Amino acid sequence: MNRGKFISFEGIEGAGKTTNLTYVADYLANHGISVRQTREPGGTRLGEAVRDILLDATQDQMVPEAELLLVFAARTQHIRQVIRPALAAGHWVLCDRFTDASYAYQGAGRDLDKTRIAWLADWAQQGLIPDLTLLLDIPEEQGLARARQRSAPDRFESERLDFFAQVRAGYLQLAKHAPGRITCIDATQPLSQVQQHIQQAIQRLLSHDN
Ligand code: T5A
Repeated sequence: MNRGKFISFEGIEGAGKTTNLTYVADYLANHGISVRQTREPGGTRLGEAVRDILLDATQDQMVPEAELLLVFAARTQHIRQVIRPALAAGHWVLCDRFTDASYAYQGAGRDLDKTRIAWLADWAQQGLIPDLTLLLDIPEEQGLARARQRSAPDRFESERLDFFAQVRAGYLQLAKHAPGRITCIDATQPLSQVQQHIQQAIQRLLSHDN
């Protein structure tokens, strides 16, 4: 059986990750591909419990190092329990955020040492990297305005605007260094145009698979 493909969705708050993950899931299902949708932090019982802590706006004393380690604790469980078994069984895994988020939020946003993040990533991932990452890029004011329309701000959404400017810059830097894996899409465009670009990236991946 062929290993499935691993696709991650990245971007700041409100960029459209969840909306477009659902779009890709439907698109692939229409092509007869079995899909597993998941998210980080989360995706397992342990990961969802860690997510609750990470997003809890009352956890206002959390230090950046604790934040990073919690994210990787959830990720390690997620990889072993969900992602690797699903890929091995031939499913395509669509993941709402993965390790690029740690470089962007904890590295660029919280200013943690990137070599430490890389060390944790090597240990947790053991060579697992997404086949494709769709980076939805949007200015922070616009992204947050979209995100804040829906619910009360969580611990991250309560951050100042310049934090998200750093996170966004961190993502764009990652895209510059991994142009083969990361497809950067202007998420300020109407959804139909965003999804046209996404469809092209998915078609390229499908054609490599044949
Ligand atoms: N985190 C996570 C870390 O710090 N480190 C890590 O390593 C990891 C994995 C998780 C938090 O954890 C942090 C980062 C995050 O702060 P989350 O829930 O995964 O949080 O992420 P959010 O960004 O908060 O999720 P959102 O739901 O806010 O954003 P999405 O998923 O990007 O946006 P979506 O699809 O829900 O869309 C938002 C709204 O915009 C509309 C949608 O309809 C929706 O109403 N929309 C558009 N409107 C117009 N035009 C378009 N092109 C549109 N696209 C979407």
